[in-house]
Amino acid sequence: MRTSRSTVISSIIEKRRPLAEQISKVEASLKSLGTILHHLKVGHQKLVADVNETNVNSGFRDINFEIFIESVNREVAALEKLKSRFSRDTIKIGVVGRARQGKSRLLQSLTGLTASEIPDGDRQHCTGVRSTIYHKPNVETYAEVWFHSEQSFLDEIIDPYYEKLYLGAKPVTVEEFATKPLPNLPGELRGSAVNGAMYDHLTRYYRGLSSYRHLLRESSPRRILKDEIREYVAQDTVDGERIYFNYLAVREVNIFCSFPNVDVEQIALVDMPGLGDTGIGDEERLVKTLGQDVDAVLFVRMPKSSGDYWADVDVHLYDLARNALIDLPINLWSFLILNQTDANSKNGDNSKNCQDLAGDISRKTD
Ligand SMILES: Nc1nc2c(ncn2[C@@H]2O[C@H](COP(=O)(O)OP(=O)(O)OP(=O)(O)O)[C@@H](O)[C@H]2O)c(=O)[nH]1
Ligand SMILES: [Mg+2]
Repeated sequence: MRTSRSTVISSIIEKRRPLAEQISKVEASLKSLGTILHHLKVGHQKLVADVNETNVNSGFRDINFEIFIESVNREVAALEKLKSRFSRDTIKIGVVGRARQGKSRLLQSLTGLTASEIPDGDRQHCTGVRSTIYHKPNVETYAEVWFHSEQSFLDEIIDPYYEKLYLGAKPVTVEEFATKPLPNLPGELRGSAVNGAMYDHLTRYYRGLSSYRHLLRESSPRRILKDEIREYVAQDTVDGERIYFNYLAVREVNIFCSFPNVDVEQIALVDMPGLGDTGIGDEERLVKTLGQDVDAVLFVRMPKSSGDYWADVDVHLYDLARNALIDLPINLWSFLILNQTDANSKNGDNSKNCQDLAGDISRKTD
């Protein structure tokens, strides 16, 4: 029997489909407009070249068809993203928050899954890379791992550290990154804890390279079994040992398993690494994921029972998400989850702190 929850989810998905069809029509007419503009541009260039210079009105000569073509192309690209969003068979929900707030644990509760499919942990940062968890009935749980290529690893991961930390010439190949000593952090940046922490991240990529380098040459996706998920997604073992390096080579992971809570089977969940950390590029990746893949965002915050408040980093995260889809106000597609823990949990009873933060939220999100 379908519960009311699954009926609501299905009706949202059904409502979106006609939008995808409408977009297809608009897209087709925009594309033909683009073709016409291209012909006009070619004809215009020919006319301007053929006709005697003095006879050509400068207003006609200076018509810039390229501007119109570019603007049509931009619209087509935006519509394509929207179309793929509205054609999906699932609603994608993403979790955003600082590390250690209970994001992965929340997704476990929503689906009925366990740490075997959605790793969580109570030591340091746990989730290392974005994973999307899909319901797929009647299969043994498996995952598809998409690795960085050597080039995308350099372009998207390593180069931004070299740029931001002024480390000089960027390595052109992974071999060069591996064999040359890591440049020192310039003296003028050394006083800052943030720069030091960023440099530590890069050092982890550098020192761990021999453990994960071979993965940059793997073809993607690689299919893995349930008991391998943690070593590709997480930064530490269930016991909190930080011996995993694979996630440094991973671009993303898709996990397919049967959700014990069947009424949310049409939801796909996007678990993301904690932010507010100092990994360079993490924020850009978050904005891209939110802008393209996620239909609704859950901001997750677990207030400390010893006292807590909205810090700048929380507001910054909210602003980042707000800017991911500027055409759609963030309050229409996001929820704040205050993770309430009881006296028996490690965090202790934080119910009063949840109330404090809930009371203060409107002042922070204007
Ligand atoms: N008792 C209790 N423990 C929780 C709750 N939420 C999270 N935890 C625990 O808090 C720790 C951190 O939770 P995670 O789900 O790993 O946190 P996260 O936000 O995903 O952390 P990162 O992946 O590092 O960003 C884990 O040990 C969880 O089991 C909760 O509501 N109650
Ligand atoms: Mg996590």
